[in-house]
Amino acid sequence: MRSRIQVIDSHTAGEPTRVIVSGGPDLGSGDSSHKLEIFRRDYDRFRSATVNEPRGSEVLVGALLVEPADKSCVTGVIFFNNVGFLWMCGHGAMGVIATLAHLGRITPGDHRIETPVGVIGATLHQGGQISVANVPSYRHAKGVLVDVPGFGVVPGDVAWGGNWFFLVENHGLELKASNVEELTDFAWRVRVALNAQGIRGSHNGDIDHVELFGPPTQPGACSKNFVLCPGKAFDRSPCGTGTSAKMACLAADGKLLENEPWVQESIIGSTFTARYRAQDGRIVPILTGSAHVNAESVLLLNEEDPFCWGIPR
Ligand code: PYC
Repeated sequence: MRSRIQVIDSHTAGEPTRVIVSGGPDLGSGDSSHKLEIFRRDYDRFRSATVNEPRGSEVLVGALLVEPADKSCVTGVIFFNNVGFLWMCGHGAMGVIATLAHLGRITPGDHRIETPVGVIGATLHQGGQISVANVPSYRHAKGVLVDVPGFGVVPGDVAWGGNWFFLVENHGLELKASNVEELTDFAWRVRVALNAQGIRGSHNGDIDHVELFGPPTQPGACSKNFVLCPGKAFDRSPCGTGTSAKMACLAADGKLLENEPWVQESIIGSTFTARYRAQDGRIVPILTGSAHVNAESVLLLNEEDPFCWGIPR
């Protein structure tokens, strides 16, 4: 078998997104949530082939464009990474919008995108900036204690921002790019401990992202973060779903008001500016940033290549 997969790469605040424009599997009818189940069940090697080495790396987030069931949406999308699937992805949604604009499929204005966890809004501004109105976000639990071997008891909040996060303020580590190995080691131990101690989100949600906070270094930023993703790669961007989870905690504590700006800095110094609307006891985060298209390619899948389906981890 030989296949040709057309992809467009971009980065959002430093974090890459690879949009699968054509050549992806046929996932039948149904909404994006149903299509995700089919993709997960039947096409995992396609996921691995398109984002893992030797064609990609652990940092890449894939975005498979699918036909939306909700016809008010410009597209449906399934986000995935080096180890599996993401329910939502804020930086990836900005990458999708930049890619659709690059392809001439959308012009500046308001758009809707169907994700497996609901429809999100996206505005392409005249100057090229992109705002994403994320899925409703909320804090599930405050001050949860997790016993982390080698570190002791670490307190944190559990919040949903389109993915499940454990948010840690008091970790004693310095958030700087030269420290990512130590930060990764700590965050990974937290993730493993959460799992081992049965700490979950609501509806038994797997807490697969760990987010650490520290003082900002960029002018105008409110906070700096380090986000460890499920496949042990750290987010180069401030993480759209992670920023949403953070704002849900701030809102729950009365520390951030509706419409008040929150500038979240990433570990590499890039920023998203965010605000929220209150909705039925949750918040709707609106995240603004920029995405830049940086490659158009055709991936060749040749079954005679021993690493056609990616290098297994
Ligand atoms: O921006 O939501 C995000 C995200 C999740 C994982 C990587 N980026």
